[in-house]
Amino acid sequence: MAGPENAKWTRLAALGLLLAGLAPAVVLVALLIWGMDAQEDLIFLISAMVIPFVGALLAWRFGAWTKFVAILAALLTAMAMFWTAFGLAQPASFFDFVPGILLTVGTLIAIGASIAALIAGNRGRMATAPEGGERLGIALALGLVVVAAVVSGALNLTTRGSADAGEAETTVTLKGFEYGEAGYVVAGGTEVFVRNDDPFAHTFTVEELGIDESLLGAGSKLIDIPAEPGTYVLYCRIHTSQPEDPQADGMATALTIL
Ligand SMILES: [Cu+2]
Repeated sequence: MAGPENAKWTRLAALGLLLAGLAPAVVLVALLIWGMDAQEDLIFLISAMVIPFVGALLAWRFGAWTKFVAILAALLTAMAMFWTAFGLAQPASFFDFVPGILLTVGTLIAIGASIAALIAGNRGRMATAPEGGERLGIALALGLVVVAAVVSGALNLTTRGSADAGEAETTVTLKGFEYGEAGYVVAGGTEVFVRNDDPFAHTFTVEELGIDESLLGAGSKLIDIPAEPGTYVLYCRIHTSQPEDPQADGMATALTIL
């Protein structure tokens, strides 16, 4: 990456911003590949991608003042995309975990390296290509992201589960961050076939019955329904912010057991 003479650590800062900008890019790609209704999110995600990319270009190409722009761009990206950091809790879900890694690693590097570049610039330590610690930092950052993506992708493929609907009379689909039906009626003591048609992880959770099954993107499972007649709240633990009242705001539906 030879280029204009710039303060040491500048290129690492630019790399951090590029990584952070890839977080919304990965989410966008997932939405588009899965044909999800992304219209509302499109401008938001593109902005969250363009801001760090422009910040990276400015920091790489121009002088000291652009390090402040880089820090600002990193903070803006972190604020806009902070929700992807929750994906770090789910290493086996590629499209949740990878954006989380890109955002956290990218913004931390961008901010840290921008500050280091400001200090280096003040001391007149310039470079036209990364060397020493900066070079190592670039290699470590890229290595970490690539390893995380490969491991997460492998875990996703091997653990997502693919059940056969078999005898199950009821199919529950999870798509577009919603349960397919406003309510399900199931005979107690049977199995339901649950399929996640999103690239993101969801859960099949019925708190009162102690059921809490995770479904990775594109995965499916057979889930036992106990013989405990009644009507229960069935919801996704990940996309419900008020677990005490899931139907108020969340990804929730009703499960009636006969
Ligand atoms: Cu969900």
